[in-house]
Amino acid sequence: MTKIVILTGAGVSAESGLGTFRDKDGLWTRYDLEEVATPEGFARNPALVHEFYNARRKNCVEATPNAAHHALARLERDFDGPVLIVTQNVDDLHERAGSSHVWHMHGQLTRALCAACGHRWDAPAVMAPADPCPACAAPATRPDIVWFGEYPYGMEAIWDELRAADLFVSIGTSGNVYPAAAFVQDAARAGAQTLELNLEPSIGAHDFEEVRTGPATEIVPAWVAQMLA
Ligand code: BJW
Repeated sequence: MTKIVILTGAGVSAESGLGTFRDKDGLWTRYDLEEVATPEGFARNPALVHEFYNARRKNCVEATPNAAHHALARLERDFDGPVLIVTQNVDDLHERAGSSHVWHMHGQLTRALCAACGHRWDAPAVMAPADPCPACAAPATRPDIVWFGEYPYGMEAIWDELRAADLFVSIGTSGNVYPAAAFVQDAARAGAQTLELNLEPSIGAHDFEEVRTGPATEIVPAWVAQMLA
């Protein structure tokens, strides 16, 4: 039975209207990542960081899953073997399309985290620095997002899945951010076939056995149709 592990990045949600990070009009061209996506930036200016994530949470609520998200949900439902999505995305579009095996290695916009006690809960639409933690009451509420310099979620389990995979597919990610950028090497070393689906070849494209380029809403449904044929 073929076991598929899929890594997704911002490109899979781009056609749902959610911005990518490093494309020419990406989020990192408009925001300083040191200020909004590091623990040090949050310590310096928590109001700015909350403003950034409040706006992205609103965009996410207004967005809808696209044909790529729906195709991946269909693959999980109809493929004769396990399909796991490990996503770097903090949106919930895979789940809203119907995928149920989704691991958010960089956290989720819909969750809040107490920087004082580690308690997690469902995030309200708008968060502010003085919001008290429901468990310990400390005014240390932050988005449950993995920032630069922090350890991504579920790494040991992800590496186990990569080692057990027969096919590793990377969709809509530029390959700039580690440890996700090394998953193709981790999976290939353990014997998996590797495929990249991206608008253009990523910086790590040479590590994949096969690269298909184009918009996710076209190339992902086409690949899923091939897998289910
Ligand atoms: C389309 C499309 C369409 C567009 N169809 N495709 C030096 C060397 C190596 C590593 C490091 C280093 N210095 C520091 C590090 C570590 C650091 C890192 O990688 N830094 C690099 C920048 C160098 N990593 C970390 O700090 C991570 N933690 C860590 O390493 O812990 C220690 C550890 C060590 C070893 C093992 C395990 C742990 C944490 C990283 C946290 C990343 N956080 C962010 C922001 C928070 C989430 C959020 O706010 O949303 O996560 S950064 C940002 O980048 C976000 C994304 O998840 C992540 C990846 O971006 P992604 O998804 O690839 O987006 P883009 O924009 O880069 O690319 C989009 C792609 O889509 C492009 O290719 C387009 O062509 C394509 N596309 N439209 C198909 N329609």
